[in-house]
Amino acid sequence: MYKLHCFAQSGNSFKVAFLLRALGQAYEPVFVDFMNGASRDPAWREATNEMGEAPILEDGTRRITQSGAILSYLADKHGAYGGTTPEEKLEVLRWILFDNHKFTSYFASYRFSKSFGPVAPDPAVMAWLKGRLEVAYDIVNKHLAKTPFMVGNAPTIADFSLSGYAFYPEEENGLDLLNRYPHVAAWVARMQALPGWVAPYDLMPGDRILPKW
Ligand SMILES: N[C@@H](CCC(=O)N[C@@H](CS)C(=O)NCC(=O)O)C(=O)O
Repeated sequence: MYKLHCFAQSGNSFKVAFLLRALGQAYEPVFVDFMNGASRDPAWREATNEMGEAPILEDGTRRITQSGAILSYLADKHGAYGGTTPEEKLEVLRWILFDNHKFTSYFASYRFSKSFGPVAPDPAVMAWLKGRLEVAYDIVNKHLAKTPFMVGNAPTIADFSLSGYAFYPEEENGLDLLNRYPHVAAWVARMQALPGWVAPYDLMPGDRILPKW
């Protein structure tokens, strides 16, 4: 059985947990005590992930990190959600790279600083992150005005990647994004209707933390 190292607040882990469920694949969650510094421990990095990040997927003796690589591995292995033609597969890769660099990255940094950071967020940093994430949301919103899913007419791992953080409570970011980006909101609802979807805080281990700042 797969093992997924993850924690409740981790949208990057949710991308993989949701895909495993959509594929009907059982897995054992392994709690990463991220909020108490587990992934900064040199011993954890040595044994689990030199990059110091969740998620990590274990498939027997194989260990894979980076949600995009894990999604791609699972789509190939189970023959689903990977795109159906070489052109689609390339588009899937293109959007996963955009997600990792911009869409998830700026949003996750903003949300973490606003809700879970150890110190009050710096307003100048938050304003910069907000500007960057809004540009990324605008790009995805425009794209989704033309297509029901990111690549073609059916969900792919690009959708699992980009939507990973969209199912967390709005109060954790306070940006009212789903009202401001209606095509993103409609797509999030389509993803939520897929088999296996469960809210992140009901799916992954670790206590829920109310927004701090
Ligand atoms: N690109 C990576 C990002 C993973 C990532 O940033 N994970 C967070 C938790 S959601 C983390 O472990 N961050 C640790 C850090 O940035 O130091 C992926 O998609 O797996």
